[in-house]
Amino acid sequence: RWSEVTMAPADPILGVAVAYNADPSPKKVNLGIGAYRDSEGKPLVLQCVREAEKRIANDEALNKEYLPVQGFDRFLKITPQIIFGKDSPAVVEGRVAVCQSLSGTGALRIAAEFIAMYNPGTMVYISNPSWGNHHTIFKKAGLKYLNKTMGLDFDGMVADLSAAPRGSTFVLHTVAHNPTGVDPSQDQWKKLADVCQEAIFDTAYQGYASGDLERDAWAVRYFANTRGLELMVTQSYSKNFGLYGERIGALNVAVKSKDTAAKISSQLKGIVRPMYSNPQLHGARLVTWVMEDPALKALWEKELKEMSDRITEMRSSLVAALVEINCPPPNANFRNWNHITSQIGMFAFTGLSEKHCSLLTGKHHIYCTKNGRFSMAGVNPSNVKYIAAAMKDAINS
Ligand code: PLP
Ligand code: TYF
Repeated sequence: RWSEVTMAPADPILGVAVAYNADPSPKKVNLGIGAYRDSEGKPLVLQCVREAEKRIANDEALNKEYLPVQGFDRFLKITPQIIFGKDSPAVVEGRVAVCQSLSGTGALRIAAEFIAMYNPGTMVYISNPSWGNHHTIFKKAGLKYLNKTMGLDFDGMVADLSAAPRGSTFVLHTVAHNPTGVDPSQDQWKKLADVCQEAIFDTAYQGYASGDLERDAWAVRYFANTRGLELMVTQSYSKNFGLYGERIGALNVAVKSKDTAAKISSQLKGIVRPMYSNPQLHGARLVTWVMEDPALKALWEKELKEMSDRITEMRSSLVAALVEINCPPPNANFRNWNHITSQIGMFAFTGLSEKHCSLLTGKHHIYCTKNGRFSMAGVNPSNVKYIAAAMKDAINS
Protein backbone atom coordinates (compact mmCIF):
# COMPACT_ATOMS: atom_id res chain seq x y z
CA ARG A 1 0.00 0.00 0.00
CA TRP A 2 2.66 2.52 0.95
CA SER A 3 4.61 1.80 -2.22
CA GLU A 4 2.01 3.93 -4.01
CA VAL A 5 3.30 7.06 -2.34
CA THR A 6 5.00 9.43 -4.77
CA MET A 7 7.87 11.79 -4.03
CA ALA A 8 6.77 15.25 -2.85
CA PRO A 9 8.51 18.27 -4.39
CA ALA A 10 11.19 19.94 -2.26
CA ASP A 11 10.20 23.22 -0.58
CA PRO A 12 11.65 25.94 -2.84
CA ILE A 13 13.22 27.81 0.08
CA LEU A 14 14.41 24.89 2.18
CA GLY A 15 15.69 23.15 -0.98
CA VAL A 16 18.14 26.02 -1.50
CA ALA A 17 19.65 25.35 1.94
CA VAL A 18 20.10 21.66 1.10
CA ALA A 19 21.87 22.50 -2.17
CA TYR A 20 24.08 25.06 -0.41
CA ASN A 21 25.13 22.58 2.26
CA ALA A 22 26.04 20.00 -0.38
CA ASP A 23 28.33 22.41 -2.30
CA PRO A 24 32.01 21.86 -1.36
CA SER A 25 33.22 25.18 -2.87
CA PRO A 26 34.98 27.49 -0.38
CA LYS A 27 33.56 30.46 -2.32
CA LYS A 28 29.93 29.51 -1.68
CA VAL A 29 27.48 32.14 -0.42
CA ASN A 30 24.06 31.44 1.10
CA LEU A 31 21.47 34.09 0.23
CA GLY A 32 18.62 31.59 0.44
CA ILE A 33 16.90 31.06 3.75
CA GLY A 34 15.87 34.06 5.82
CA ALA A 35 18.03 33.52 8.87
CA TYR A 36 20.37 36.11 10.36
CA ARG A 37 24.13 35.79 9.93
CA ASP A 38 26.76 38.02 11.53
CA SER A 39 29.42 39.90 9.59
CA GLU A 40 31.47 36.69 9.43
CA GLY A 41 28.60 34.71 8.00
CA LYS A 42 27.90 32.86 11.26
CA PRO A 43 24.54 32.24 12.96
CA LEU A 44 24.05 34.46 16.00
CA VAL A 45 22.65 33.65 19.44
CA LEU A 46 21.69 36.94 21.10
CA GLN A 47 23.42 37.80 24.40
CA CYS A 48 20.03 38.50 26.01
CA VAL A 49 19.02 34.94 25.13
CA ARG A 50 22.31 33.48 26.45
CA GLU A 51 21.79 35.34 29.72
CA ALA A 52 18.16 34.23 30.06
CA GLU A 53 19.27 30.67 29.33
CA LYS A 54 21.83 30.80 32.16
CA ARG A 55 19.27 32.10 34.62
CA ILE A 56 16.79 29.41 33.64
CA ALA A 57 19.40 26.65 33.85
CA ASN A 58 20.52 27.81 37.30
CA ASP A 59 17.03 28.09 38.77
CA GLU A 60 16.43 24.78 40.50
CA ALA A 61 12.90 25.77 41.40
CA LEU A 62 11.95 25.38 37.72
CA ASN A 63 10.78 22.05 36.37
CA LYS A 64 9.90 20.57 33.00
CA GLU A 65 6.18 19.95 33.52
CA TYR A 66 3.72 20.23 30.62
CA LEU A 67 2.47 23.68 29.74
CA PRO A 68 -1.28 24.26 29.55
CA VAL A 69 -2.77 23.73 26.05
CA GLN A 70 -2.73 27.47 25.28
CA GLY A 71 0.84 27.97 26.53
CA PHE A 72 2.88 29.58 29.31
CA ASP A 73 0.72 32.11 31.20
CA ARG A 74 3.44 34.76 31.66
CA PHE A 75 4.31 34.55 27.95
CA LEU A 76 0.62 34.84 27.02
CA LYS A 77 0.43 38.06 29.01
CA ILE A 78 3.54 39.59 27.43
CA THR A 79 3.28 38.60 23.80
CA PRO A 80 0.21 40.73 22.87
CA GLN A 81 1.85 43.70 24.58
CA ILE A 82 4.82 43.41 22.23
CA ILE A 83 2.69 43.71 19.12
CA PHE A 84 -0.34 45.76 20.21
CA GLY A 85 1.52 47.87 22.82
CA LYS A 86 1.13 47.88 26.61
CA ASP A 87 -1.58 50.54 26.53
CA SER A 88 -3.58 48.99 23.71
CA PRO A 89 -7.28 49.12 24.68
CA ALA A 90 -7.75 45.56 23.39
CA VAL A 91 -4.92 44.33 25.65
CA VAL A 92 -5.90 46.39 28.71
CA GLU A 93 -9.54 45.34 28.42
CA GLY A 94 -8.67 41.65 27.97
CA ARG A 95 -10.21 41.50 24.48
CA VAL A 96 -7.38 39.49 22.88
CA ALA A 97 -7.52 35.70 22.74
CA VAL A 98 -3.89 34.54 22.81
CA CYS A 99 -2.49 31.12 22.05
CA GLN A 100 1.20 30.22 22.15
CA SER A 101 2.26 28.54 18.92
CA LEU A 102 5.02 26.67 17.15
CA SER A 103 6.36 29.97 15.92
CA GLY A 104 4.77 31.99 13.13
CA THR A 105 4.02 29.00 10.93
CA GLY A 106 2.21 27.24 13.77
CA ALA A 107 0.22 30.39 14.54
CA LEU A 108 -0.87 30.67 10.91
CA ARG A 109 -1.88 27.02 10.90
CA ILE A 110 -4.05 27.43 14.02
CA ALA A 111 -5.56 30.58 12.52
CA ALA A 112 -6.35 28.72 9.28
CA GLU A 113 -8.04 25.89 11.19
CA PHE A 114 -10.06 28.38 13.22
CA ILE A 115 -11.17 30.23 10.08
CA ALA A 116 -12.09 26.92 8.43
CA MET A 117 -14.38 26.18 11.42
CA TYR A 118 -16.17 29.54 11.59
CA ASN A 119 -15.85 31.00 8.08
CA PRO A 120 -15.46 27.90 5.89
CA GLY A 121 -16.52 29.47 2.57
CA THR A 122 -14.17 32.43 2.88
CA MET A 123 -11.90 33.43 0.05
CA VAL A 124 -8.38 33.99 1.37
CA TYR A 125 -6.53 36.80 -0.38
CA ILE A 126 -2.76 36.45 -0.48
CA SER A 127 -0.42 38.93 -2.10
CA ASN A 128 1.43 37.96 -5.26
CA PRO A 129 4.18 37.24 -4.54
CA SER A 130 4.11 36.18 -0.90
CA TRP A 131 5.84 33.75 1.43
CA GLY A 132 5.26 30.39 -0.30
CA ASN A 133 4.00 28.68 2.84
CA HIS A 134 1.02 31.06 3.05
CA HIS A 135 -0.64 29.25 0.13
CA THR A 136 -0.02 25.77 1.50
CA ILE A 137 -1.14 26.59 5.03
CA PHE A 138 -4.55 27.89 3.98
CA LYS A 139 -5.00 25.15 1.39
CA LYS A 140 -4.26 22.47 4.00
CA ALA A 141 -7.07 23.89 6.11
CA GLY A 142 -9.41 23.42 3.13
CA LEU A 143 -9.75 27.11 2.29
CA LYS A 144 -9.75 28.62 -1.17
CA TYR A 145 -7.26 31.35 -1.83
CA LEU A 146 -6.61 33.94 -4.47
CA ASN A 147 -3.18 35.21 -5.41
CA LYS A 148 -3.55 38.91 -5.95
CA THR A 149 -1.06 41.54 -6.93
CA MET A 150 -0.91 43.57 -3.76
CA GLY A 151 1.74 45.82 -2.29
CA LEU A 152 3.76 47.30 -5.10
CA ASP A 153 0.57 47.91 -7.05
CA PHE A 154 -1.34 49.79 -4.35
CA ASP A 155 -4.30 50.87 -6.53
CA GLY A 156 -4.70 47.28 -7.69
CA MET A 157 -4.59 46.13 -4.09
CA VAL A 158 -7.33 48.54 -2.99
CA ALA A 159 -9.42 47.60 -6.03
CA ASP A 160 -9.05 43.88 -5.30
CA LEU A 161 -9.83 44.20 -1.61
CA SER A 162 -12.81 46.48 -2.28
CA ALA A 163 -14.24 44.00 -4.77
CA ALA A 164 -13.71 40.98 -2.52
CA PRO A 165 -16.86 39.06 -1.61
CA ARG A 166 -18.25 39.60 1.90
CA GLY A 167 -16.55 37.47 4.52
CA SER A 168 -13.23 37.37 2.67
CA THR A 169 -9.98 36.93 4.58
CA PHE A 170 -6.91 39.02 3.84
CA VAL A 171 -3.42 37.84 4.68
CA LEU A 172 -1.31 40.94 5.28
CA HIS A 173 2.37 41.20 6.14
CA THR A 174 2.61 43.48 9.18
CA VAL A 175 6.08 44.69 8.24
CA ALA A 176 8.95 43.84 5.90
CA HIS A 177 6.94 41.97 3.26
CA ASN A 178 8.51 38.65 2.28
CA PRO A 179 9.84 38.41 -0.45
CA THR A 180 9.60 41.97 -1.78
CA GLY A 181 10.69 44.14 1.18
CA VAL A 182 8.01 46.63 0.06
CA ASP A 183 5.35 47.72 2.60
CA PRO A 184 2.37 50.05 2.25
CA SER A 185 3.03 53.54 3.64
CA GLN A 186 1.11 54.71 6.73
CA ASP A 187 -1.33 56.62 4.50
CA GLN A 188 -1.84 53.52 2.40
CA TRP A 189 -2.50 51.38 5.49
CA LYS A 190 -5.18 53.92 6.49
CA LYS A 191 -6.90 53.39 3.14
CA LEU A 192 -6.56 49.62 3.48
CA ALA A 193 -8.27 49.76 6.88
CA ASP A 194 -11.34 51.21 5.09
CA VAL A 195 -11.70 48.25 2.71
CA CYS A 196 -10.44 45.47 4.95
CA GLN A 197 -12.68 42.62 6.04
CA GLU A 198 -11.23 39.73 8.09
CA ALA A 199 -7.52 40.52 8.38
CA ILE A 200 -4.64 38.33 9.45
CA PHE A 201 -1.47 40.28 10.10
CA ASP A 202 1.45 37.92 9.73
CA THR A 203 4.26 39.34 11.85
CA ALA A 204 7.57 37.61 11.23
CA TYR A 205 9.91 40.62 11.24
CA GLN A 206 8.83 43.00 14.02
CA GLY A 207 11.87 45.12 14.90
CA TYR A 208 13.83 43.85 11.92
CA ALA A 209 12.80 46.49 9.44
CA SER A 210 13.52 49.69 11.37
CA GLY A 211 15.27 48.27 14.42
CA ASP A 212 12.35 49.65 16.45
CA LEU A 213 9.66 47.29 17.74
CA GLU A 214 7.04 50.01 18.04
CA ARG A 215 7.55 51.47 14.62
CA ASP A 216 7.41 48.05 12.98
CA ALA A 217 4.09 47.33 14.73
CA TRP A 218 2.48 50.49 13.35
CA ALA A 219 0.01 48.81 10.97
CA VAL A 220 -1.33 46.40 13.60
CA ARG A 221 -1.62 49.18 16.20
CA TYR A 222 -3.42 51.43 13.74
CA PHE A 223 -5.98 48.75 12.84
CA ALA A 224 -6.50 47.47 16.40
CA ASN A 225 -5.95 50.51 18.62
CA THR A 226 -6.76 53.54 16.47
CA ARG A 227 -9.56 52.01 14.41
CA GLY A 228 -10.78 49.40 16.88
CA LEU A 229 -11.00 46.74 14.17
CA GLU A 230 -11.16 43.03 14.92
CA LEU A 231 -8.12 41.20 13.60
CA MET A 232 -5.86 38.21 13.92
CA VAL A 233 -2.15 38.69 14.44
CA THR A 234 0.40 35.91 14.15
CA GLN A 235 3.78 36.48 15.79
CA SER A 236 7.12 34.81 15.21
CA TYR A 237 10.16 35.19 17.44
CA SER A 238 12.36 33.30 14.98
CA LYS A 239 14.02 36.32 13.41
CA ASN A 240 13.77 39.12 15.95
CA PHE A 241 14.94 36.94 18.87
CA GLY A 242 17.04 34.58 16.74
CA LEU A 243 15.04 31.67 18.18
CA TYR A 244 14.46 29.82 14.89
CA GLY A 245 14.78 26.27 16.20
CA GLU A 246 12.95 26.93 19.46
CA ARG A 247 9.69 27.44 17.55
CA ILE A 248 8.18 30.21 19.64
CA GLY A 249 5.36 32.48 18.53
CA ALA A 250 1.71 33.25 19.14
CA LEU A 251 -1.70 33.72 17.59
CA ASN A 252 -3.64 36.76 18.84
CA VAL A 253 -7.30 37.30 18.01
CA ALA A 254 -8.39 40.81 18.97
CA VAL A 255 -12.17 41.14 19.20
CA LYS A 256 -14.82 43.53 20.50
CA SER A 257 -15.53 41.97 23.92
CA LYS A 258 -13.77 40.10 26.69
CA ASP A 259 -16.53 37.51 26.64
CA THR A 260 -15.97 36.76 22.92
CA ALA A 261 -12.20 36.54 23.53
CA ALA A 262 -12.74 33.93 26.24
CA LYS A 263 -14.92 31.84 23.91
CA ILE A 264 -12.36 32.07 21.11
CA SER A 265 -9.59 31.05 23.52
CA SER A 266 -11.55 27.93 24.40
CA GLN A 267 -11.96 27.05 20.71
CA LEU A 268 -8.26 27.61 19.98
CA LYS A 269 -7.48 25.12 22.74
CA GLY A 270 -9.83 22.71 21.00
CA ILE A 271 -7.72 23.01 17.84
CA VAL A 272 -4.38 22.58 19.61
CA ARG A 273 -5.29 19.67 21.87
CA PRO A 274 -5.76 17.01 19.14
CA MET A 275 -2.92 18.43 17.03
CA TYR A 276 0.05 18.57 19.43
CA SER A 277 -1.56 18.84 22.87
CA ASN A 278 0.54 21.69 24.21
CA PRO A 279 3.48 23.84 23.09
CA GLN A 280 7.17 23.90 24.03
CA LEU A 281 8.35 25.43 27.24
CA HIS A 282 11.86 26.69 26.57
CA GLY A 283 11.26 29.38 23.95
CA ALA A 284 8.32 30.77 25.93
CA ARG A 285 10.54 31.04 29.00
CA LEU A 286 13.31 32.75 27.04
CA VAL A 287 11.05 35.47 25.65
CA THR A 288 9.40 35.92 29.05
CA TRP A 289 12.67 36.11 31.00
CA VAL A 290 14.00 38.76 28.62
CA MET A 291 10.80 40.80 28.52
CA GLU A 292 10.22 40.78 32.29
CA ASP A 293 13.70 42.09 33.07
CA PRO A 294 14.16 45.73 31.98
CA ALA A 295 17.94 45.33 31.53
CA LEU A 296 17.57 42.21 29.37
CA LYS A 297 14.77 43.84 27.41
CA ALA A 298 16.99 46.86 26.71
CA LEU A 299 19.77 44.50 25.65
CA TRP A 300 17.36 42.70 23.29
CA GLU A 301 16.32 45.98 21.68
CA LYS A 302 19.96 46.97 21.27
CA GLU A 303 20.88 43.65 19.67
CA LEU A 304 17.83 43.77 17.40
CA LYS A 305 18.87 47.23 16.23
CA GLU A 306 22.40 45.95 15.56
CA MET A 307 21.07 43.11 13.40
CA SER A 308 18.77 45.39 11.45
CA ASP A 309 21.50 48.04 11.06
CA ARG A 310 23.96 45.49 9.71
CA ILE A 311 21.47 44.41 7.07
CA THR A 312 20.76 48.02 6.11
CA GLU A 313 24.50 48.61 5.79
CA MET A 314 24.87 45.57 3.55
CA ARG A 315 22.14 46.92 1.26
CA SER A 316 24.20 50.08 0.76
CA SER A 317 27.44 48.12 0.37
CA LEU A 318 25.93 45.86 -2.27
CA VAL A 319 24.55 48.80 -4.25
CA ALA A 320 27.90 50.63 -3.94
CA ALA A 321 29.74 47.54 -5.18
CA LEU A 322 27.34 47.20 -8.16
CA VAL A 323 27.73 50.88 -9.05
CA GLU A 324 31.50 50.69 -8.76
CA ILE A 325 31.71 47.99 -11.43
CA ASN A 326 28.97 49.55 -13.59
CA CYS A 327 26.69 46.58 -13.25
CA PRO A 328 23.64 47.12 -15.49
CA PRO A 329 20.19 46.92 -13.81
CA PRO A 330 18.56 43.46 -13.80
CA ASN A 331 15.96 44.22 -16.49
CA ALA A 332 14.24 46.99 -18.44
CA ASN A 333 11.92 47.83 -15.52
CA PHE A 334 14.83 49.20 -13.51
CA ARG A 335 17.12 52.13 -14.19
CA ASN A 336 19.49 51.46 -11.30
CA TRP A 337 19.90 49.37 -8.14
CA ASN A 338 18.27 51.77 -5.68
CA HIS A 339 15.41 49.35 -5.02
CA ILE A 340 17.84 47.30 -2.92
CA THR A 341 18.29 50.18 -0.50
CA SER A 342 14.65 51.28 -0.49
CA GLN A 343 13.39 47.79 0.36
CA ILE A 344 13.29 46.86 4.04
CA GLY A 345 13.61 43.84 6.30
CA MET A 346 15.61 40.73 5.66
CA PHE A 347 15.23 40.39 1.91
CA ALA A 348 16.15 42.14 -1.29
CA PHE A 349 13.90 41.42 -4.24
CA THR A 350 16.61 42.04 -6.77
CA GLY A 351 14.74 41.74 -10.06
CA LEU A 352 17.17 39.05 -11.21
CA SER A 353 15.50 36.42 -13.42
CA GLU A 354 15.42 32.69 -12.87
CA LYS A 355 18.16 32.37 -15.50
CA HIS A 356 20.34 34.91 -13.70
CA CYS A 357 19.82 33.01 -10.44
CA SER A 358 20.79 29.68 -11.94
CA LEU A 359 23.98 31.27 -13.28
CA LEU A 360 24.73 32.72 -9.85
CA THR A 361 24.36 29.26 -8.35
CA GLY A 362 25.78 27.06 -11.11
CA LYS A 363 28.78 29.21 -12.00
CA HIS A 364 29.44 31.27 -8.86
CA HIS A 365 28.18 29.10 -5.97
CA ILE A 366 25.81 31.86 -4.82
CA TYR A 367 22.53 30.39 -3.58
CA CYS A 368 19.23 32.29 -3.67
CA THR A 369 15.61 31.48 -4.45
CA LYS A 370 14.68 31.38 -8.14
CA ASN A 371 12.53 34.50 -7.86
CA GLY A 372 15.66 36.63 -7.35
CA ARG A 373 15.19 37.06 -3.61
CA PHE A 374 18.40 37.57 -1.63
CA SER A 375 18.49 37.07 2.11
CA MET A 376 20.59 40.16 2.87
CA ALA A 377 21.80 38.59 6.11
CA GLY A 378 24.02 36.35 3.98
CA VAL A 379 25.89 39.39 2.63
CA ASN A 380 28.97 40.55 4.53
CA PRO A 381 32.05 42.73 3.95
CA SER A 382 34.08 39.71 2.78
CA ASN A 383 31.68 38.54 0.08
CA VAL A 384 29.86 41.68 -1.10
CA LYS A 385 32.25 42.43 -3.99
CA TYR A 386 32.22 38.80 -5.07
CA ILE A 387 28.41 38.83 -5.13
CA ALA A 388 28.31 42.08 -7.14
CA ALA A 389 30.81 40.76 -9.71
CA ALA A 390 28.85 37.52 -10.06
CA MET A 391 25.61 39.50 -10.57
CA LYS A 392 27.24 41.52 -13.35
CA ASP A 393 28.53 38.36 -14.98
CA ALA A 394 25.09 36.71 -14.81
CA ILE A 395 23.35 39.78 -16.25
CA ASN A 396 25.86 40.16 -19.09
CA SER A 397 25.86 36.44 -19.96
N1 PLP B 1 5.62 34.51 7.81
C1 PLP B 1 6.56 34.99 7.01
C2 PLP B 1 6.21 36.09 6.08
C3 PLP B 1 7.85 34.48 7.08
O1 PLP B 1 8.79 34.99 6.27
C4 PLP B 1 8.14 33.45 7.98
C5 PLP B 1 9.48 32.87 8.05
O2 PLP B 1 10.40 33.39 7.61
C6 PLP B 1 7.12 32.99 8.81
C7 PLP B 1 5.87 33.53 8.69
C8 PLP B 1 7.24 31.92 9.82
O3 PLP B 1 8.45 31.58 10.33
P1 PLP B 1 8.52 30.78 11.70
O4 PLP B 1 7.58 29.63 11.59
O5 PLP B 1 9.93 30.39 11.83
O6 PLP B 1 8.09 31.74 12.75
O1 TYF C 1 11.38 32.83 3.76
C1 TYF C 1 12.28 32.34 4.43
O2 TYF C 1 13.42 32.23 4.02
C2 TYF C 1 11.94 31.90 5.82
C3 TYF C 1 12.53 30.61 6.24
O3 TYF C 1 8.95 26.35 6.02
C4 TYF C 1 11.57 29.50 6.19
O4 TYF C 1 10.59 31.86 5.88
C5 TYF C 1 11.34 28.83 5.02
C6 TYF C 1 10.49 27.78 4.95
C7 TYF C 1 9.82 27.37 6.09
C8 TYF C 1 10.04 28.04 7.29
C9 TYF C 1 10.91 29.10 7.33
